[in-house]
Amino acid sequence: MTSLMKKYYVTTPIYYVNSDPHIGTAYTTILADTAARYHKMLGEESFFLTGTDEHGDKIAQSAAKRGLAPKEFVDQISEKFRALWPQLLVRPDRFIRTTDEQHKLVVQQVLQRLHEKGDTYFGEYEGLYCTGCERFRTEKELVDGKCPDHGTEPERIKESNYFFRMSRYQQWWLDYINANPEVIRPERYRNEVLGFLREPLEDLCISRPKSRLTWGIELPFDKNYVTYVWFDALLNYLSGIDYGDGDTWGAWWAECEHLIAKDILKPHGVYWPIMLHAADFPIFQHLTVHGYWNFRDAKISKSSGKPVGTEPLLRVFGVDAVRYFLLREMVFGLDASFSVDAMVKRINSDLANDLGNLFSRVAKLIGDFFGGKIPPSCAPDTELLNVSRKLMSDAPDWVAEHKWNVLLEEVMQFVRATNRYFESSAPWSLVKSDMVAAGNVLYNCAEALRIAAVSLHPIMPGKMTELLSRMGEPIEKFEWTSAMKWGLARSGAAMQKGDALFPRIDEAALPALLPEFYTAQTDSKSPAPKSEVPLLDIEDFRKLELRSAVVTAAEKISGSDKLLKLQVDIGGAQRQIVAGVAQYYSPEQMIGKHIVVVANLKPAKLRGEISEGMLLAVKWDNELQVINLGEAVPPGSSIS
Ligand code: ME8
Repeated sequence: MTSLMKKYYVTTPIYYVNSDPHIGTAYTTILADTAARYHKMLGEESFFLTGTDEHGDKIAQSAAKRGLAPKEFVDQISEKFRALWPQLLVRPDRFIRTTDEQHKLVVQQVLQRLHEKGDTYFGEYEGLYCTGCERFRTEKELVDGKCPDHGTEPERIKESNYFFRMSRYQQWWLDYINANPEVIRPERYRNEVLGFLREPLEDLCISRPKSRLTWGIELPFDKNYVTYVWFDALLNYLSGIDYGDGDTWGAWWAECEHLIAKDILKPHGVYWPIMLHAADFPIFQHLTVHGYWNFRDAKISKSSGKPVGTEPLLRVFGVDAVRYFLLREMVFGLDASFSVDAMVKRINSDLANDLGNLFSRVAKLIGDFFGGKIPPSCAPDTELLNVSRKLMSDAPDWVAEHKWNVLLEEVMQFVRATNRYFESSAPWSLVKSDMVAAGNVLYNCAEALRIAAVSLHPIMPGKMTELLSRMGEPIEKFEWTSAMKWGLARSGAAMQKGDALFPRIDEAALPALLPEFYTAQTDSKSPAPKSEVPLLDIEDFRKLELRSAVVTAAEKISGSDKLLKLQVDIGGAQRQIVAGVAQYYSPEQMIGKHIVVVANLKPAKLRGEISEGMLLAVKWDNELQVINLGEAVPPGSSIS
């Protein structure tokens, strides 16, 4: 039976399995997951497809490098992608692999149809092939003879192949975009596609001779050839909803939105719609394109050698905070810069301070003065009520347009307005004179927290489920307009403060926890910076005695704005260290830090104070961070 609910079908690119997942691939997938969750909450039925792209030269070469048969290799890497998604709270409805038998049948069926329609021909071709892109690049697209995306020289290939008559449909597609501009968005990418279409389109080479590549889907009309990897890959969007098996696929297809980054705009913005049209399929609703995540000004990618894995970030920040940061920080359509510093600032200010603290403070007062039960409400606060109503009516548009940074900023404005209301109403002192009024303030704050949690749930499903369950809210399923109505928090329900929802992150501890994000330069493409420091013999290095220590007291040294005098405990023994950290840390901030000290330095006098060692810190640009080992390491431990 077909459901009458409005449908939403969202896809991510299917990722190449030539190496592991990273922040960039995680981003698009979290985005699709979030969009699917919001659409469900908005009363639609959603289907979210992701998967892996497993054929082609690039994969065959990666498998060969590791001495594995292609299938063995793709099974291993595809599994890594599949296993990562639950860790990122990503729940696809289907994980498609281009090596799935059902997908292969769809590809062959569509190829056969185009062949019968006369949209393919056999001919000779000579061109410049970039294996990184898995496509021929035109001379014009190259920069200094190299692929602009991969920095490699494409290979000149001359061979007989099958071609798809793309040029036949160039004018049709141009007219379609002009009549339906929202089909490619944001506008800058639509303009880019229109730019491609202003030049004459070359026909697309859609085969590879088996004499050169066997790792692909065989052409149904010539067994000496396999199909070109993009032709195979793009069709996943149809096989993923079971095209060819019954008729449920059509209703999903009519509501399809593809999410991609700008690197694969041409195959999605030119080849794909023309393939669809030639094979008599309707066109997707939207091709929605985002920018790149960069790290130190270069695109994060599998081949860049940059720190790119999500695992260390999940370990240190937790999955909900990672999802929040990625969606909050990128302005959709533009590039964004990834840095641990930006992440900490965002988490500490928005999540730990604004949201987490509000929850703790409200729950604590309800615990102290109302027996841990949400008090009765008398009247909503007008400002909070209005802001929540505006959020309820505006958010669906921001979701539809992928304005995630705007949506999150508005939710945080609402949280900050609630903090101001809490501060100015001072319920901790109001309880002394008017319990009913104090109870009403706390009810309003609890209700605002509930509404914020509902609106943040698709982005931080783990922590928002926890927040809501700590206030006795059933969380199986929300429906936006009813769940966002003011006044649903239940008076009398238990409110449990519990541990901090988002513990504050100690910035100073991060260089030790995430060293890969702090090392000076890990770009494998650029030569290692020349060291000015003479090379050390290992024996010289062994002479250093590095020990963990805890700072027990700290004070400024008069007359110096750079130095602090520290008393440290190195496992029972006390030492005094004079350290040049005063411009970065106050004495209070240093106390309690578990630091690394060079313990066998000859004592020296600095500004009249004896210094019996040195502490280790990381310095870059205008920043300095003392290496903080964390409380688990006992003072006096030797560091090797
Ligand atoms: O292109 N910033 O696969 P792929 C943002 N198999 N997003 C990024 C990113 C970054 N630094 N790096 C990667 C392919 N992505 C083909 C697709 S689809 C029919 C076939 C994300 O593994 C982004 O979504 O190279 C980008 O479009 C995609 O990964 C490319 O993944």
